[in-house]
Parts: sequence; C-alpha cells; structure tokens
Amino acid sequence: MRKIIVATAAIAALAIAGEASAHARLLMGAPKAGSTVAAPKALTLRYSEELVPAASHVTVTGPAGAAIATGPLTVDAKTRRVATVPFVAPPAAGAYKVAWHMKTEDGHETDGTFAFTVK
Ligand SMILES: [Cu+2]
Repeated sequence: MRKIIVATAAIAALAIAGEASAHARLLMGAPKAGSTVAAPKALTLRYSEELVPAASHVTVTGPAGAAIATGPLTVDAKTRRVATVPFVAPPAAGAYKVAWHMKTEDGHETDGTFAFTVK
C-alpha cells in the first residue's frame, strides 16, 4: 500500500513539473480584451511565466488596418512577467488589434491576439 502511495506522489510531482514549463499565457491585459477605453498611454500585459524581452514583441494595428507606432517592450524587473509597450502618440478613437509574441525563460514561444476600442 505504501509503495502505491509513493508512486502516486511521484507521478503527481511530474505532472506539476510539466505544468510549470507550460507556455506563457496572457493572464491580464490593460486595456482588457474587448474593452472600450480612453486613449491609453501604454499596453500592459501580465503573463503566467517569466519573459525574455529581447525575443518578445507586440504589434498594434489601428483603425483601417494602420500600423501603430509603439516604443520598446520592457519587462518589469521584479516579476519579469509583466510586459509594457508604450504608445508613441495617444491612439485615436477606433478599433485596435494587439498581436503579441512572447518568449519565456523556458525557451518556449507563444502568440496571441486581442482587440480593444478607444472611445
Ligand atoms: Cu513554456
């Protein structure tokens, strides 16, 4: 009986280790996906894993499919999971699409998109 418990615990530990090296998931964005907001100064994106800023990027497409100028992506020094991308100029009213590509410390790369509206 004891051997079975030890084996079960080992399998559970392996399962948890697998979870820990999962790809980066976007946990929270500001602006939030699908939201309508006043012109933001920056995008702030919180991920499930530590990011490698040099190999990560975000592109923003604005009204009529125009590419929107953004400053360099930075990652906060404390958690290394929050990426900030400033807008070069305040975004005009309209629909925006954010496409992100993040590399995490475990070497994995993930992509995602979301949209928001500036009122
Ligand atoms: Cu991963």
